Parts: sequence; C-alpha cells; structure tokens
Amino acid sequence: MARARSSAAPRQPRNIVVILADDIGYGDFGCYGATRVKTPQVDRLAARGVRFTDGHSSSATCTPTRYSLMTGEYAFRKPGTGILPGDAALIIEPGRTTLPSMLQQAGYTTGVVGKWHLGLGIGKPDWNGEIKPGPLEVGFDYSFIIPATGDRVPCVYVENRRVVGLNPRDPIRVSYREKVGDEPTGRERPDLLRVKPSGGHADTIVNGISRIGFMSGGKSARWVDEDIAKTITGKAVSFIERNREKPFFLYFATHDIHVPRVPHAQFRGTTQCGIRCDAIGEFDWSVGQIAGALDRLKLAQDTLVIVTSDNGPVLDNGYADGSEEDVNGHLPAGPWRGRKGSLYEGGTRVPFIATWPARIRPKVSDALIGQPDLLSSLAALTGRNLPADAAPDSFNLLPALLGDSTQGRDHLVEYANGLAIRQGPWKLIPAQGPEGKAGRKNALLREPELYNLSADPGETKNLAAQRADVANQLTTLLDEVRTAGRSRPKT
Ligand code: NG6
Ligand code: CA
Repeated sequence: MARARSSAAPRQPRNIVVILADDIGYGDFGCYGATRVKTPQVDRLAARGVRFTDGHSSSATCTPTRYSLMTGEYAFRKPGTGILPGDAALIIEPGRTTLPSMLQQAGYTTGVVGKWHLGLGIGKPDWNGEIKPGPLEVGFDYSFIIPATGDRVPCVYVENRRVVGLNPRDPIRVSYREKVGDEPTGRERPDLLRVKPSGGHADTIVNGISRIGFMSGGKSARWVDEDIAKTITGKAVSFIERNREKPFFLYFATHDIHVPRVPHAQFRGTTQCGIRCDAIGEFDWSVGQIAGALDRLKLAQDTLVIVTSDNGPVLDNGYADGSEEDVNGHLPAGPWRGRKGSLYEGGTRVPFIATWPARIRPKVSDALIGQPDLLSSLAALTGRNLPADAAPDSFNLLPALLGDSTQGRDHLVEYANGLAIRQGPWKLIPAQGPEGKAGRKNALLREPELYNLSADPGETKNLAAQRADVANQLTTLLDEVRTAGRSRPKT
C-alpha cells in the first residue's frame, strides 16, 4: 500500500469510506441549497472535496441502486433486482467481482454496516441459524446489517451470519404471504399504532409501527427504531477503530431517512421542515460521527470519503408522518423534476461528494457520474485490473472523481419503471406504452419525451417532435446499451 507522505501526494488512499444515505434528495443538504434543515457535517466534507452537481444513483429505488453499486452492472439487465421483500434470497452471485471483493484483493479490510436490501441466503434465509450467503460471501470481511428496510420485517440486526440478541427459545418466523404467530397487525389493531400508515404497511406491528410482512418471535432481538442511527453509527465507528492500524473499506449505508422516520428525541423538532428533515439532521450527525472518528484516529487526511444517496427524495412514503404537511417550502429534489421512483431527474440525481484531504482539492464539478462507476474508478485508484466481464456498466472516472478533470461519462442510463438515457445536455425518456410510468403515479408516458437539460433543467419543454434527430439518435444509443449487455469499454 502506498502511504501518505508529507512530500508527495499519496498514490492511493489509506482508507475508503462510502456513506450511502437512503431517500435523501438532491436538495436536502445545505451544500446543495437546503436552508430549512442544517447539515454542517456534510457541508464541511463538501467544502473540502469535489461536490458533483450531476451525480446519479443507478436507479430511482433502493435495491437496484445497491445492486449496481456493488456490481457495477445496471440493474435493469438483471431480472429480480427490484425492491426486495425482507425474506428474499441474495441477488449477487458469490464469486463475482464486487466493489468490496475488488478492494479486499487490493489489501483493504472490508465492512458493511447498515441497510443491505440485497437479499440473504438461498431460497429463504434461516433467521434462527446461519444466514448465508450474504455480505461475507460477496466480499465483506465484516457485516452488521438491517436485512432489508426499516419498514420490512424481520426488524432485527444481522451481524456477520447471525441475528443479534436472538433467544433460541423464541425463534423468528417471517412470511410475506400470510400472518404468522399471534401478534396483531396494523390492519387488525389500528388503535395500537403510534405512526399511521397512509398506504400499505398494515402487517405485523413492531414497536407500535406496522410493517410490510409478518413476523413472530425474536422479541429480544428486535431493534428500537429511535436507536437505529446510534446503533449502526456506533458499529461503523467501532469498525474504523478496530481497523485503525491497517487499510479499510467501510460501506456505511444509513437507514436515515427511509420510512418509518422515527429519529431519536435528540433530533426531533430541530429543523423547520418536519420529521423528514429531522431525520436528515440525524443523518448529518452520523456523518459527523464517522468524520470525527477519522479525525480522532488521525486517519482523516488520507481517507477517501464518498457521501451519496440511493435514490431521490420522497415525502409521504406510506406512513402519515406529516412530511407533506410540514415541508414548509423545502425543496427535497432541489431544482429537478420528479422524485423517488421517477424517471425525471429528481429520481436519480442525488448528492454526490468525494473528499480526500491529502489529494483532492475543493471543487464543484458538473461531470456526469454514476454510482456504478465507483467499482472501475476505485479499481484504477488501487491498481487493480478488472476482469473483462466484470462491472459491465462501470466507467473509470477516476480523474473526475478526484477533481482533476470535469470529463464525466459519455452517456448514462437512468432506471425507474422504465429507462431513460442522458447524453450531453440531452435526456430522452422513450414512450413506455400503457404499462409504463414516467414519474408521478399513474402518469403513463405514451409519447417520447426529450429535454435539453442545459436550457430546461426542470424538464418542462418536450422537444421530441422538434428534435426528432436527437430523439432517434438517443433511441438507437439506448437500444445498443441494452442489447450489448455492457456499456463499459472492453479495454
Ligand atoms: C414501497 C413502500 C415504501 C418503501 C419502498 C422501498 C408502500 C406503500 N411503499 O413499496 O414505503 O418501503 O417500497 O423503498 O408499502 S426503497 O428505498 O427501499 O426502495
Ligand atoms: Ca431508498
């Protein structure tokens, strides 16, 4: 490993930390324009690093984005990578090149802490026994995870291959088909709920919140929602402390600000845009804990820290938590149209910040970059050659990531309920037919839409008819990317 030297810029960072927020939008941080919620910790990283204005998650929802982050493959290529239930099987094939397996081979000790949502086990996971394959089989040396989401059962942590705090006399049962055990569901006992669902979320009640899916048992292992951020941030900090003497890669995937939004009392009411923004404050606190640990251990100078989010923002996402009512003029997607789940820019254009004080100089970059690019770019950074068939949609954008260049991707496929393609200032959302949905619920896109984002960032003027030449060219490009099975150049 190259180590930091005072005389020369280091060749590769001593450590790498990727912090992936959940459902935080482009406009949710101060450094991206938010004023009603303060995010001093994120802003401090941004002020020292490269802040991208055209950074993207691979998809407008969680599982496909996380799949692409790990594999460098567009999730649309692989059926079964949509939003997974909490008892889904692992969707990454053990043995394939992943971001953590590549970094493991480059000499980093690798850890994942936080939301996983990529499935566990083969068939159904054995919650009461050894849970594998999982993170440890796809490149992580350590894992402490929420199996799926906060709103999906089972509501327990899994550390390495075991449920944490499980009493074997109270085994866990999980079903996404039918009720198991005799605990009440939200459907049966709405009077027991402290957060009311606004859609779905009517199954087993855990901690006064009804979830998606049914569970019984595992009482001693259940998480306390208010403490999730503190628990996982503590585990992430412990991982850093344990590995202080050797290079490490930490993938810290927060639960904030996904629903149910139940931030700790310390953060409640601390912002001017309701509980969703209070959860952003909690996220910022988590970032500060990680940055603080790196500072304390004198690792901050030579650690590459990336902060980004898994998809665009959403206000009400199935619980009536006041997010819509309390928004108070806050613009969660910033200037972009659309939100989580949408093919408009707000679906995937997310905060994207890279800091490495020993190497990166502060900069705002408009390079087009996607999270799938981290695998190729970090392989280049750590001197690893990727096998030809690995990371098929991951571009090596290392010069852009380090702020040495503003040259980003040539093109990018955006993925929600359908595909869109970006190239230069242009964005094409092809006609989707009667089943497709471009953005808002039930808005079927029967005609293609073409936007010039330089002139019209809000995607308001459809130029598809006027610029049929561009629309045709982008249609051909999207078809090529789709049928070729890869978009990363072979060399
Ligand atoms: C939806 C859920 C939503 C959220 C989402 C996944 C309902 C009505 N909506 O099905 O609450 O869990 O799935 O979010 O149940 S994601 O960020 O993990 O993709
Ligand atoms: Ca998400």
